[in-house]
Amino acid sequence: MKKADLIVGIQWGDEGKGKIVDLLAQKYDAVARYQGGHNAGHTIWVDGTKYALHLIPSGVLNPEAINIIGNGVVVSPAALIKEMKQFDKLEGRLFVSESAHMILGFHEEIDQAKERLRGKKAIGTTGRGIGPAYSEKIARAGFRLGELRDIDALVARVLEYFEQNGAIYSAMGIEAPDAAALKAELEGFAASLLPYLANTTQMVWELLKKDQNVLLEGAQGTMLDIDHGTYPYVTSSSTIAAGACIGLGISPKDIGKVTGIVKAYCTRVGNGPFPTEDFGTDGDKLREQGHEFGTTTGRPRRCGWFDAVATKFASRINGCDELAIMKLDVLDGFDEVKVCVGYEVGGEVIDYLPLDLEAATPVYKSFPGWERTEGVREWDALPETARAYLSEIEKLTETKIGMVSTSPDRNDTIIR
Ligand code: 2SA
Ligand code: MG
Repeated sequence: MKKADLIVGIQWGDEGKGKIVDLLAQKYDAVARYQGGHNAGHTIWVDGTKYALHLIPSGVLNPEAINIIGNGVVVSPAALIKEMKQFDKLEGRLFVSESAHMILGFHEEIDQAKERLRGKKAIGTTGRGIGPAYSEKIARAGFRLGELRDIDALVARVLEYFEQNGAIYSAMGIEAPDAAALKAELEGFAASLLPYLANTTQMVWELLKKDQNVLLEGAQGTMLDIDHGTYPYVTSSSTIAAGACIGLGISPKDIGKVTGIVKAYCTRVGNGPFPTEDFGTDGDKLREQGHEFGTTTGRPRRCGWFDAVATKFASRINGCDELAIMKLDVLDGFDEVKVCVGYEVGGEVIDYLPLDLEAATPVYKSFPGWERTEGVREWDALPETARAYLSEIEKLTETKIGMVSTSPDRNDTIIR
């Protein structure tokens, strides 16, 4: 029985998972998503054509690979259908779990209304309805894709849901959908998506049994995990490696190599603690050189230095066999680069995550910078100061660095 390899974000998302999954997808027979929804996003360039991916796994760009959206993903049928239009032929190459929960229009309205009501304490969500869809799943009041097979029953369930919850929602200015419009919309979803629905758990089991190579593609990052991230400033899914078991229906024993994707510095979008955030010119320079703007919402990302304490935690919780260090070239031209090696909390220096990360002040170690790593494809060709920086990261995080990316180009990747 084959084991499935896994790619997971180590920071707050946007680590560059897309580039690595795209690079690796060429070698895999199947790529599967297990959590999140169309809050995720990355852009992939192939032969001068730009593809924006939010829900569809990155294996879609390998014509030989099968792509699976697992039960743990929350699927906006409207967003999925729109994204599917970028590709000519998906039948037989894309499979969506019939038990995945749907994000419907009102989930999105609820997400945005709740954010408005939170005011200054807003989470800074993507406004895509992720939280409300997962909340209703856990509250046993969700709507699953398989229900598109019986539209009348589904319409009745949505209306019943609004009879039960309408009082809460009308206070937010959200009205029950019009029955006829809802029916027409759901019929459209069914027409487009029913051919793609499948029992994806059974499918992944079969693939592994047949010794096929399966890649599990995580979305967002470890620090946004609902249980282990910086709660409440997190997303509503299990973004860590363990989420793949739940979100696809595989066992922990089915997981093989785990690669943690981490930027050579650190970014975050949305609100919440970020100990190494730099509010000065270094932060601005990282944002500019790294083009740090959200691919889904275009929001500027908060930028700062590499956090070895958070990375060590993330590596352990995900069981990382190795790390892929992304965007090393963005640090090119800095006189000095810094790494957070501890947190000062209440006068004491600790090397683990405290409950309230907001109270942590980073303790830094400085390194001399370097001129240029952009486009370097061999470890030995890196400037000595860059190698020293990376070696120290390996020591501090207790994890081997297996890959280093030195530009967005697929080929500008050091594989050790
Ligand atoms: P949500 O919408 O409920 O998941 O938001 C909750 C928190 O999770 C963060 N989050 C993300 N952080 C980084 N990247 C994400 N995806 C997009 C991208 C973001 C974008 O790849 O660039 O385009 O803005 C992502 N998705 C969710 C979010 O910022 C909240 O902090
Ligand atoms: Mg992204």
